[in-house]
Amino acid sequence: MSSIDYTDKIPNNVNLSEDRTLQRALEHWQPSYLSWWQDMGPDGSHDFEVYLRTAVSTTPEGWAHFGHVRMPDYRWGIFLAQPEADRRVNFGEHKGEAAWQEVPGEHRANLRRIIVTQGDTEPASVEQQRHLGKTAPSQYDLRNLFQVNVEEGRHLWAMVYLLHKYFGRDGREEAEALLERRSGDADNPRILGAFNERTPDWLAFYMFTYFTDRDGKFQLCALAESGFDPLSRTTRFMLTEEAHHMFVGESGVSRVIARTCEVMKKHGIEDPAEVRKHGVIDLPTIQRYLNFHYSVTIDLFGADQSSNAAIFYSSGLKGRYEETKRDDDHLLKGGSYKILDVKDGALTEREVPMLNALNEVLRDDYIRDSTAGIGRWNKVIEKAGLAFRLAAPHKAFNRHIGTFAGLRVSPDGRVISEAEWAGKVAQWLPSEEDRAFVASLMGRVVETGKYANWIAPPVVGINKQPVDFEYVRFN
Ligand code: BYC
Ligand code: FE
Ligand code: FE
Repeated sequence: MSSIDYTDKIPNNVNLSEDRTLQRALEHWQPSYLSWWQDMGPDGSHDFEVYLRTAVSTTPEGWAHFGHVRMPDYRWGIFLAQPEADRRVNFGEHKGEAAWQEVPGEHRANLRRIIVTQGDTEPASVEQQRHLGKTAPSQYDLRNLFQVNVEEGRHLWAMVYLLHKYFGRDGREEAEALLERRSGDADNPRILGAFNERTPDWLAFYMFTYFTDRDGKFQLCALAESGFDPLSRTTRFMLTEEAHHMFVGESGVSRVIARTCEVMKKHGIEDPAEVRKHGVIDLPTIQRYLNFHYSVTIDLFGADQSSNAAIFYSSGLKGRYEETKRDDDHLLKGGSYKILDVKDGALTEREVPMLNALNEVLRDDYIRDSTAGIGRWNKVIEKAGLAFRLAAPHKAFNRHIGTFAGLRVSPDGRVISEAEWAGKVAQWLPSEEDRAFVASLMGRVVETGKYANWIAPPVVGINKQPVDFEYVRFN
């Protein structure tokens, strides 16, 4: 069961051939998916052979195979992590019951909503990134972009499998709709805010994969705790792939910083305008990109007080990050949690019932994890002997979901007037001018082993290959 057969029309480790109805339904969806990929997947990639990893097994040892693949021939499959013997529902009102192998009737609508929301983000990110191949700073980076894109496509398959197998006709309709919504489309947008934003350039791409794919990590970890075992197994395997996406982001931003610092040191300059003249991205612009991606991503955790979150938890559908490692009753009925609030125009703290604060709990776990990487980026600047430091903006900065929606808050956490905001927003979020400058640096580098001027080469290659390996063959 652990090795996957790539001669199947839909590679899988779920015994698809034993369920003909399901197999037919998925084979019916497959051409729609491929046509979506053709239209909305990576632009102009059709003749490229790319050094990609493909999942060949779901056991931890050697799950992936690397090799050059013609992009349109990539094979998307359905892979669930190995079942855990005697798995239980580990939290909420059903705690202690055997984990569900079928959807419990009373939780069907909520579960479908969670799966659809998760599924919607995957194709959305591919749409957001579809034009980036045209300005890749190297073959190595182009390969990483495409790796992320094909795996987000596979994550869509993962959710569509659940919809088709467990949700009958509604599930099939939702699977169709996942291919119909479009990132940024005014009439039929993707479900969550961040997935309708643009990813206009490679700095935005690295920030997205660092911050927004990390929302993926935390949401998937919460779903991996689910009492609905097929969701748990699917998301556990998705998490194996997710680590690389966040690596692309962290190392990408780090390489941009390293190159900027190198130029600043070499020429003894700190003024952003001077730095820009050398064709690298100044550190304040990097900070503004960080502010943007951080704030739109923490919105993805939902409202700070949410009855949905309480219901998802109590009914055993969605747990906390590392639920089973936590030392409490896993029911959380009497507990409380401190959230930020606004009172008389100032930020204060307030205790609210824990169950209603679970979106905030997950957001806080996310914030701890994502700020750690900012510290690692600062090490690069520090090592170069420069005084500049990057920082996460205040949690209430630039929020559009929850208590702070509609409130103006500075990156250092002061509630401010509309006038102050308007006067300073260009220092805090990427301006049109910043974006135009970054765009002006984006040119395509296709020669093997060459890297664009604004980014340092990576420290190591992919799968122990050298950094000047032929990661992409352009035909
Ligand atoms: N934008 O009660 P609340 C990934 C809506 S990323 C727009 O707080 P809830 C990936 C909300 O729907 C991981 N709307 O909601 C990364 C609700 O609407 P209704 C994605 C938003 O349900 C990179 C209303 O506001 N996975 O995998 O507790 C590349 C009230 O809010 C937003 C998941 O998200 C927003 N940001 O929480 C590729 C996991 N936030 O009902 C992939 C599944 C909230 O009033 N989703 N709303 O119309 C969930 O668990 C929950 O749906 C959420 C929202 C945590 C997202
Ligand atoms: Fe994903
Ligand atoms: Fe991802």
